[in-house]
Amino acid sequence: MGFQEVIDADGRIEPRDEMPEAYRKTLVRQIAQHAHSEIIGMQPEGNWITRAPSLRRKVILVAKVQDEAGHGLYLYSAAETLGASRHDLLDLLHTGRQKYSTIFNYPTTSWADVAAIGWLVDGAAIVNQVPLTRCSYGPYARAMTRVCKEESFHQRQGFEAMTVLSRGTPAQRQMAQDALDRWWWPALMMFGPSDAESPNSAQSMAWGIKRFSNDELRQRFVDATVPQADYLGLTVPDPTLSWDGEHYRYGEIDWTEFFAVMKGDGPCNRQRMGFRVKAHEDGAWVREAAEAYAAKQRAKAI
Ligand code: FAQ
Repeated sequence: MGFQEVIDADGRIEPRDEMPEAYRKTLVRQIAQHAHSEIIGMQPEGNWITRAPSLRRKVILVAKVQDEAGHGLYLYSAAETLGASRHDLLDLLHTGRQKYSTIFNYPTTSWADVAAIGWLVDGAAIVNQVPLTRCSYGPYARAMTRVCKEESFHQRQGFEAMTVLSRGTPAQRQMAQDALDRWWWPALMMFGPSDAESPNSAQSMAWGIKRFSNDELRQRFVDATVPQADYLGLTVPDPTLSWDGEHYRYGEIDWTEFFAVMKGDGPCNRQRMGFRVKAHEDGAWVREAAEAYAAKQRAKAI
């Protein structure tokens, strides 16, 4: 079967199958930016590993942050099956020529932010990524199956931590509300620009890469999350929020803020990139040692 027949039959494209160059490029762009988001996304929560309020919370947080590193690795591997090199992709990230999710450019100023990230950011990631398990490109779809299982656990631990805070002392409850106030709108922005402003969506949906539009997924997230905020006894920071009998109608997203953060002007963009580039440079000796070891093994095998 040719490429279009496979797509029309809702089948899977595998690495050695023929594919249009534009399909390959779109996948490399999306998968690489997804991978970058996972590894940059380790930083906001990673900031709290040394300050977690108990040993139990610290162990959970270390495991979660490691999971995000693992997601980055599956995703870079998926991009490599399309002929991209990991070295080049990291170079595109480090030189600002590829993006990562805007959400990771916001600061984590209290412990409640770690809980809010698990609840809202991992929650939004799941809504966005479950449909990607049906993506037309096999390696990306399969990577998403495992990633989504782990993100589900992350979301539950975040919601559990939010539950503890929101049922705690008045100060803890206030911390939980403050975190929801600061993370709600950036979480809605994770889904990308509105459908009318999304240049890639139509083609990506025609190719079966994206299964739903940005606005459809955003609405799904709002509908799932507002009742959870109610359960926690917290207030979603949107005075216009209303139930229309089918969906929660939400207010206008600040797109000026979204595009500014996307272009590098968010509260933590420079800090995140500076930290990332330094970590990469500091790790050069590990990559060199691994390459030297691999070369030695190859020489032995000849
Ligand atoms: N931030 O035409 P569209 C996570 C860009 S992982 C920055 O709609 P598309 C796990 C977009 O790239 C979170 N840039 O684009 C975790 C495009 O620019 P380009 C990441 C954004 O690709 C949890 C331009 O705007 N998830 O959270 C954003 O069809 C906790 C026009 O937009 C994924 O990457 C944004 N928010 O749809 C980790 C999921 N939105 O590339 C640690 C996979 C849009 O042409 C801790 N990706 N842009 O230069 C996707 O589903 C899609 O790529 C979208 C964007 C929906 C993100």
